[in-house]
Amino acid sequence: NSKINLKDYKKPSFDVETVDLDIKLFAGYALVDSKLVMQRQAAGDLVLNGEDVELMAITLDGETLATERYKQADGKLIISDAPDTLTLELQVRIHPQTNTALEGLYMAGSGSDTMFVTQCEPEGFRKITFYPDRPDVLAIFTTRLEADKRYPTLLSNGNLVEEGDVTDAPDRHYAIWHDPTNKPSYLFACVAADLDVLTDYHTTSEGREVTLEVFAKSTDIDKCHVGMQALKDSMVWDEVNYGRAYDLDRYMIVAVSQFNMGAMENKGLNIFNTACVLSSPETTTDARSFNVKAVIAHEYFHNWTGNRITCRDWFQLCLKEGLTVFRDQSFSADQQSSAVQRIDDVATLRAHQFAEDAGPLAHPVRPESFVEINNFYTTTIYEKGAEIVRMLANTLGPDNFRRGTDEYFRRYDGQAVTVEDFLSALSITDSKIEEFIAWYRQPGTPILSGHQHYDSATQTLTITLSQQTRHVAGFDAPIPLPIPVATALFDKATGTIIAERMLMLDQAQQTFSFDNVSSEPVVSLLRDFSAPVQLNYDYQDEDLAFLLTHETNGFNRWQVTQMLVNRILLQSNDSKVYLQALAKTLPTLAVTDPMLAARLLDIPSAQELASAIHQNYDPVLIKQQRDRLYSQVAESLKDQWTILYNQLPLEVYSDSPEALGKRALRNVVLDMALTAGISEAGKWAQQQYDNASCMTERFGALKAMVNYQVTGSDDYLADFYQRFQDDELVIDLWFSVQASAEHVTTDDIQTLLERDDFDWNTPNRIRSVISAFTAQPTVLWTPEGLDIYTSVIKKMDEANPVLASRLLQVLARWYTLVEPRRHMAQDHLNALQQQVSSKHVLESLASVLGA
Ligand code: HT7
Ligand code: ZN
Repeated sequence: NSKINLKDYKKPSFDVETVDLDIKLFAGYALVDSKLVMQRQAAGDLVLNGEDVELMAITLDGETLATERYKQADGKLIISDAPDTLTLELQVRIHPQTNTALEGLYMAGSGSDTMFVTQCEPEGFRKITFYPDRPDVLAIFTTRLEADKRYPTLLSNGNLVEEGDVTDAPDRHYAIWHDPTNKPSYLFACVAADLDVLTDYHTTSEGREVTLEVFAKSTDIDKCHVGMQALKDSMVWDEVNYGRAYDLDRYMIVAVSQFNMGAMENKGLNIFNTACVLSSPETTTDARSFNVKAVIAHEYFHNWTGNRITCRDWFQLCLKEGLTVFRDQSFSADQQSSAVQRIDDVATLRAHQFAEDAGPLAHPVRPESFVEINNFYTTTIYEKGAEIVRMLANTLGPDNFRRGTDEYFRRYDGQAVTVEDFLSALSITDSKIEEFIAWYRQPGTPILSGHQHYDSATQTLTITLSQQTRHVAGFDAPIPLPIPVATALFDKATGTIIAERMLMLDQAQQTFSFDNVSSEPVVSLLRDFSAPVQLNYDYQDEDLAFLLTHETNGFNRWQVTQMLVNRILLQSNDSKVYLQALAKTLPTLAVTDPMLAARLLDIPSAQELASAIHQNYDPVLIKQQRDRLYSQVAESLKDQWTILYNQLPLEVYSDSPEALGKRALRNVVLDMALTAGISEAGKWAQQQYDNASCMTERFGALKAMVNYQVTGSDDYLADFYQRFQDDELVIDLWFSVQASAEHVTTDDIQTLLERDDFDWNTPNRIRSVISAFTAQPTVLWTPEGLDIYTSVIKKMDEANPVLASRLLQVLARWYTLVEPRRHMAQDHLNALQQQVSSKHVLESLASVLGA
């Protein structure tokens, strides 16, 4: 399990010009023939990667290669005396039917309902055949796929060249696909399945007619319209906002229910987890449907940021992921209220990325070493990576950012590049942009502290800001980063903005002055969350309450409510100011912007609160404090809930932003009403369930009934199961609502895991119980809770190590627990270390236990 280091990067010795693949799927195994035309570009051996592949034949320039001319060891096939240009032909045998890791070529489904599908990023192609499986080797692929006719759909990247029956095998057929774009092996894909297709078209800004196809099971095809529309919207959005048009004649999406992550951007042939592509009002909540659109956009945007311009090596993963997340967030902000989009993005960052950066798994956005790259598909690389791009975009301003991205596409199209290349293109209008490289290199969340001083004699306000980042073990001592701090001054008397400025803090401490300020203003800092930092400003609660009323942007209003809530929960501040401010704001906002009103009632989850506590974290105490504040809000606004619930009657389904907002607020109000003990609230929940026009209403009611153990909730759970028993994704919701319930016990979790319909081969189902269960830290961090959780990791360690390692990473902050829980958790992790063998889990465990 050796470490790979960024500093050891070497260009590959050989380029691959063309690859001809012939993949024949049989019952029990597959044969893969490949022909690689290669050219030397640097000194050194010819190195091919291969894992779980059995070499059947190998020829070099038409001659069988003698066994002494190559060696096979440690997942590599090495030919030492290769000529400068050569043609290598290989045949290997693989076993997709027993591939439970869901990497490479695997069979998904069971019984008569199976399909073959690939997942090659980051290093899955080497499980299909021997190949220089690294992102800086770009080649032109032609793929022939052959299978039994029970799999009528045969797909691969690019354009369909030919299809037909196999001579002398009446039950078999084939298709040949050619991809004209140079691509790395991680973007290869093929599918053999029995699927229906939804077809549509898009004419690009360059006049190309593109056929758009979404493939899904026949019973799911009516749930593909939302995704299709999102694809069309994304295509237009990228043309308008980045000048990027699609470059092939076909764009295909395939839905598969067994998938490790959300989706994969294979060139021209995206493969999607069903949870991230299927959507219908009856079966999909608004939040999930919104996620479907965002993931469709994300994968589409990769066509330029990732596929046309790819990463030189996996250390540069944030180059494609951070930039593409920023692009999908910007797209989503244009589809709904940009304030609510920013709230969602920042809430995710704070709950997950800040916790990662504060714990033993902290790493730079561009890491410098890894054992297993699969362990680095993290929220730091994705979400913090996106925040860095956002800072770059805001610092440059829209016009110069567009000039910079145009330059990036112009310079590097068709290449595999680095973060430095990206910054160099963006800096054509401002060389200081390159200083942001420090953000990519340095782990840890900076703490931004500050205070203000007002001098009435000179009418000057000075704001002193300072930054501090913890020194993460194993990395250089932190240096000051360029931190853009969006700032506005509010006049206390009128509540209006008197000055607005982006302060650029690029030293450890700096003072910024504002002249001609006639009275001491209220300062609003870090507006729109202009940098991924923890803000620690010398505010009075009254200042925050003032900003809650007067801030002009919805995100900033939410941000101040979160500061108030955190002060109450983590610093024991009085809740009075917060409750008064909510009472003042809510009634009007509920009418003018119900979605924002719903979000202003956010109280951080137990997990999010835990991430802000660095020692002696007591899950029971935190839960009590959170529940107490929740009850105080519910009680203090008790009169409001009945008024609001009646103001928000169930309506005919609509997907307008207004309807979405009302549904979100109605569910929050229902929850508050139940907490406040309003006697009719149980009835409201039952009626909402019975008369629901869509899943947001039905599931919101069910969740409330389950959490508050409303009379009859078991009957409603049974009804829900029965109504949706044929829909795996809805049944996932059914599992998760129980596994995350307020009163869940470890026995309940065990019962769910032992059900016949709990499928250990489907990551979505495992997550629907195991990940949902982490919502209840008081149960998770017990001996019985950890027995269950670590036993699932152990079980998955061999079958699906990518999933096992991701589940493990959730336990990373065990060391913050109060005793005796801390020791108990440590014992569980130590015991787990003796029972696992995948390098994925072992690398994560070593970091987690090193804390
Ligand atoms: N680029 C993809 C990352 C990925 C992945 C996707 C599905 C299954 C396994 C995977 N490993 C890595 C997804 C994305 O960011 O778009
Ligand atoms: Zn991505």
